[in-house]
Amino acid sequence: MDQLASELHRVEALRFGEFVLKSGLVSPVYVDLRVIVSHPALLNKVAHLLFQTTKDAGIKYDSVCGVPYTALPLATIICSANQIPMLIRRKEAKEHGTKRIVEGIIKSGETCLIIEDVVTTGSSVLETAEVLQKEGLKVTDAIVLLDREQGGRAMLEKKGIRLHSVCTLTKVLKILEQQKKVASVMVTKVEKFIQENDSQPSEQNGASSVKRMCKEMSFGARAELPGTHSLTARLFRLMEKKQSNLCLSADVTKSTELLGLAAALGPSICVLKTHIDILDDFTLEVIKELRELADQHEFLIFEDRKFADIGNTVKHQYEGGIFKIASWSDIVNAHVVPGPGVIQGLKAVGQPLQRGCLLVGEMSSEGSLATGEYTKAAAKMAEEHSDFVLGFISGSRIVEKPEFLHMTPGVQMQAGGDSLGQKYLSPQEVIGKKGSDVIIVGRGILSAPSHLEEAETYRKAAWESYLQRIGVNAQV
Ligand code: S5P
Repeated sequence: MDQLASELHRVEALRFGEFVLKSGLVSPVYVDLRVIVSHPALLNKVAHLLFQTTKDAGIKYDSVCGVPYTALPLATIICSANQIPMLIRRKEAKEHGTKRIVEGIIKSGETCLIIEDVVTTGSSVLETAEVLQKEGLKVTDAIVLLDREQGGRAMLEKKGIRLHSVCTLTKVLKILEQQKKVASVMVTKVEKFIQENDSQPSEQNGASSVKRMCKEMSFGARAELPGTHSLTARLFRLMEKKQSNLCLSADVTKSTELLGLAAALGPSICVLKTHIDILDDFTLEVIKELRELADQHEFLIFEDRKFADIGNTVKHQYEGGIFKIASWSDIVNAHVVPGPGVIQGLKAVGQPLQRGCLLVGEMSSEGSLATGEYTKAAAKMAEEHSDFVLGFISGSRIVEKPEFLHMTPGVQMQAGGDSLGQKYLSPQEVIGKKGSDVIIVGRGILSAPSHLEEAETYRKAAWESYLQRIGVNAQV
């Protein structure tokens, strides 16, 4: 073990200093085991240790699958050296041909052992396990080289998967400290970091840790959580890529204006929100062009239809009529006043099309009735239908679950309102203080002389507030 720790340190698979992680957290340690593929002797040694750990633990299994990509060569070596059948999990299903997601011979009911290089929260192991389970395989155990001890073991245990590790980060640290390769102050720093960033917190500090997690987790990390809806994950990823948590509320009445805005502001926004029934000259041709612009500039379309009827009626309103909303809008929203039937009706149409819905949990208008118990009921409904409900339209974060998306309207640079009851908060207030994720801006941008310049001002303000919230000091 001593030799392994010093080898990992030598090849810089473990580095100490200050690193901004994918989650946005600043970590004193950086683990990158991908580098071991360039060191064949070490690669073999790691594979041997992983296999030895399975033997010591007495695990029974029929095949081995490595979590892509670093664990793939490790699984290959183990299987080849020990004559064990291997399975390969694809990251994406093949576009053509067999459309397989798992390669190799799958015998339903057999047990597959998962191999991984490093486990933090356990979400990568779980993702692979779920793919294998869908194919009819049993997954009871996973072997990992390095356990970062940040909740992965407990999370996998809850899902019925035992995690066995060759070594833990604490153990490696101690060895490197003894070998005088890492200073004691750094060891203490890393230990503190591990303790403070356990994603499976103990009961007593559970609520506050979860709250902190929602506040401090990056969109990129939230996209990877097993419970995040695939459409929300897509949105979180494109937000990271475009550095934008700005939704344009394109409240215009001419289709040329709508398409002009989508073309010019497309690169600055993550979502374009429509009120399609205010267009004077709506045609499905306009929508076709809007969809093309959405794909070109990578933003989602959100028809702000606020469905509010019984399930059977909203089903027709969503699918049919002249607007055929479900055929082009990635996201829609609904009031919860009818009860869960409204979600069920929308889901029947939208789910097969990989669409999602936001629930109106709060409203930005003066005297809104969506407060208190009503908001709580909306939150409960969302949790019960998280396979279709992506999150909320609300003034603040109303559910402490990083899987949920919160989008907030009523945003302008200056606080205030309009003459018809709209109330405005600033991007900093909404993202930083209220903990929402996306600002929705209409007239704040549309009434400015340069739409693009103003959109960029809002994008930067909201994105900087987000970076500050997750603890990253960066200029956009
Ligand atoms: O509570 C709400 C919910 C929504 S979706 N308050 C809102 O203002 N909205 C919508 O956000 C509203 O329908 C409009 O399209 C947009 C706000 O526009 P603005 O011009 O006031 O920024």
